[in-house]
Amino acid sequence: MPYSKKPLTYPESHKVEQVDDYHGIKVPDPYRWLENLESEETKAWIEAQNQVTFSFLSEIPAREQIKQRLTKLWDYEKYSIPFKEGNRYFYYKNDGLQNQSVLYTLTSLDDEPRVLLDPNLLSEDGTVALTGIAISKDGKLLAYGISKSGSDWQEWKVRDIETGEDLSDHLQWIKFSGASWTHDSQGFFYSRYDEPNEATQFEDVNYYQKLFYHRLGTPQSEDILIYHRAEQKEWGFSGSVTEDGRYLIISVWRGTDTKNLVFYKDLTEPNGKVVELISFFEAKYSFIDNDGSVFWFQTDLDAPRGRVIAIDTKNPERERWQEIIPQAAETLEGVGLLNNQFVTAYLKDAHTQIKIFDLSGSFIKEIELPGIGSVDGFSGKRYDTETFYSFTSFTTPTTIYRYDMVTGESTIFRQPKVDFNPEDYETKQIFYNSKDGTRVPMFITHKKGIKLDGNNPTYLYGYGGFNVSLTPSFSVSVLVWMELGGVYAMPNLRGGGEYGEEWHQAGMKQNKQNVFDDFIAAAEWLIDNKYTSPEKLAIGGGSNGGLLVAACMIQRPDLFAAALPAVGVMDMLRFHKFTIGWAWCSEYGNPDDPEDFKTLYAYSPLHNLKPGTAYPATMITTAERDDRVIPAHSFKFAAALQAAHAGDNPVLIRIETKAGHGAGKPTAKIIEEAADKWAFLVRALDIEVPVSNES
Ligand code: X99
Repeated sequence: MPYSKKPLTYPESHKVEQVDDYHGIKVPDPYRWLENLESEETKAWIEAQNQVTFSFLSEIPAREQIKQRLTKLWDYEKYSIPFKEGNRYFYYKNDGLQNQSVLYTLTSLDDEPRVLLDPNLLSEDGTVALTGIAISKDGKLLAYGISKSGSDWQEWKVRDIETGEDLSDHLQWIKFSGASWTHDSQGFFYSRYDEPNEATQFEDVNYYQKLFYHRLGTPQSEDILIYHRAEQKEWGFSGSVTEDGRYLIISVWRGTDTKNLVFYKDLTEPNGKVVELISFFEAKYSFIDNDGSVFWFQTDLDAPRGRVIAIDTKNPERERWQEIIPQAAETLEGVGLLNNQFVTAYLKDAHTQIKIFDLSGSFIKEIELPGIGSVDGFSGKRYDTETFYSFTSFTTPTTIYRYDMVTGESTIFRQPKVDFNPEDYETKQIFYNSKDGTRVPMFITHKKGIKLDGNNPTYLYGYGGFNVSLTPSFSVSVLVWMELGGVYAMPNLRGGGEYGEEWHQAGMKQNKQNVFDDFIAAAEWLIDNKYTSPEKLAIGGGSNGGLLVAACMIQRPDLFAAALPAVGVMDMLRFHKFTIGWAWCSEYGNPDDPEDFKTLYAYSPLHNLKPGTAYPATMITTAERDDRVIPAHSFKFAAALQAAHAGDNPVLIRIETKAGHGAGKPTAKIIEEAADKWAFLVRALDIEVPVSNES
């Protein structure tokens, strides 16, 4: 199909005289008005942009076919990892196309599961999602959090598991929190913010989180304030009760900084004080479990790839801390205690290894996995011998295994049936050199038998930040891309967690350009090795990955044919002024600091567009209820890109309604969006789509 060169007319984005002074440098912000999400002019702009976008997409003949194929492949039973509490099992299951997964409970694995909570009944259109659950120790009560339209705000309620009826409890203004029951099953700890201004609740900054205890059957106004710090607006608190019921562990976080504090409170003492065990932000400490007064932590203190230590709270002096499992060559991702042994998950070159150690830290064995991929699970209680895990790879739909800690036997618990043949595809991991010579891994997956003639449509996907690791996983959307003849490439950029805290820091703050260089070098490797060419190469990523995509298309407009920046951080000078944005200053730097400002201003997508440049075909995506990265980032970037852009490539913005940053998005909306993205690339990369007879 020939590429339509029909020039598009974009809605008018008028400019205002806004100029800000940053440390003596005057920076205009002509689209500041688009930050006002509630104004009539912003609403009209959104509607007009969506009009252009959806009429463009609707004219791509392959779009409907892609959507049908996505829908057909998506329609398989998906199970979560089961877990146990109070002699019951719980798991989520999605029939296939249900907008939200349903929570089931059963008393024995051979029983018929019973629906405990079906979020699909909470709204007509599937936009109310279950975003957190906590089961009481006696297995009788479920505390659950729901979010509307993809917002980070949660409301929590309590359901009687036996009768399925909700109790009167109703908690509000909860964000960035779970719930943890006291072992008398009388109530739970959770964290909340002060009630926000109704009109601006999706954009106002979130500071001063407070830790509360809610007692069943009482109104939220009577909840007991357990901990807060009036002089530390950035501190957040996550409270969890130890498995022995004795202590409340309070992790103190300061934004997305990986370093945290640890306090605790003895729940057996009626007026127990909060004790500061770790009182300096110098490393990450994740509580694993305790044996009486001895607390085990996973930490990166003096070990950027992680290790396990023991602190006896009776003798907490640092000299008396003990190392249990030393740092390894691989990166420690998580630790649990089962069968009185440590079950540890490591990342070796971005795929999982599971190793078991005894309590003294002696290595016992490695668990054999079904392949090179990603594992989740191995949760349970200290003396449990039965546990569950999931395994996934680019060509293995998430499969759930039951694992017997005594016999070491894995058996399949649930294996999805998806209408494709994994044997038709291949996955490789290659290593390439970035601009400064750093060796970076990249997964590449595609149909077997493609020709390396530089002509394959290729989708390069990245994230590169916040210590987040990208590991192999099955995705229907990626499968459909490969069915279209596409190559999917996923590099493990610096800034991620794949090689520990050093790898993370190599892509932070003044090192952020390394992340972009790594992504650009991945593109160049794919071109040099004849997978693709600039005319056939698209880049994508969301959130911090949306920033990555936008920064790279600006730095190298010649290298990519298309760009799909999703829910991105685009204004690096104002990100800290909205919702939880300030939390990212530990990663990006603070625009109010003159040195950090220089770094940010040098790559901020909104501030680096060059008028008259032919940018790649671009479809920016965001959603009106995104209160993680407010949509104004994407709005302002879209307006500026449409103004600066020269040439025929389309520059569109697709704004989803009743949706947020991504979590809790209903299946129907996910499929629509995936179809639109691939359809856009079919057009932008000029992919020939054979007409299929399948429906
Ligand atoms: C966050 O902003 C996470 C926000 N958040 C916390 C939580 O800070 O969800 C927190 C503390 C305790 C419990 C729960 C939470 N994140 C997560 C970043 C990336 C992340 C994010 O969403 F670190 F993985 N960003 C959007 C970063 C830039 C764009």
